[in-house]
Amino acid sequence: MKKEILDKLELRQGDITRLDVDAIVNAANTKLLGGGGVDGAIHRAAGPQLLDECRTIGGCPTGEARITGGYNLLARHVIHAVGPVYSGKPQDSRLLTGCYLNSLTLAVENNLKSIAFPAISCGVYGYPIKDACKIAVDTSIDFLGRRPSLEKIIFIQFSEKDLQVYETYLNSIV
Ligand code: AR6
Repeated sequence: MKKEILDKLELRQGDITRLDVDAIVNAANTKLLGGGGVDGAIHRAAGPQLLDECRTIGGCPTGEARITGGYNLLARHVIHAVGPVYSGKPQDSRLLTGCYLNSLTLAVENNLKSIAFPAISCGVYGYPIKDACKIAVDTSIDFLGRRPSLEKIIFIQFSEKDLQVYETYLNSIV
């Protein structure tokens, strides 16, 4: 694995709403009108203007992403990605890959340099963290190989256990 690509990946534990990056990614639902989990935390921290902007978008299909401002967040933008509800079917991985790919594409199209992802679909949507981690990391590495303008991709986990899954996987591919 190329060192200049791996150097752009960073693992962290903590609250995504506190990050000073060009964009944080929200694990949203198709309505884009807020919810629980990381979605609720992002809307609380960003303030009501985020919901106002989301209302103008009119929703987002599963596997796709939409970009808004960051309002009261330190992050300049929020990229709202809609992950699949885990079903155990092959379409799950295709849709989750789409979340990462479409979020990263939006970041580059908007000239952003840094982006942070939570573990999309790994909360109430029930995606197994090990499978989701592999999709997140593999899709990001492949993307960075093709679009080198992006400088930093952070994967931030709430729990120590989920962080360890990412650490183990990254260590296995270096
Ligand atoms: N910072 C970082 N990670 C977080 C934070 C945070 N502040 N809060 C939660 N997580 P989930 P999903 C982690 O359930 O599975 C919402 O209602 C959490 O530990 O937020 O994609 C939406 O509106 C987990 O690892 O998202 C949708 O309806 C990960 O973020 C639905 O939930 C994702 O958990 C989306 O479900």
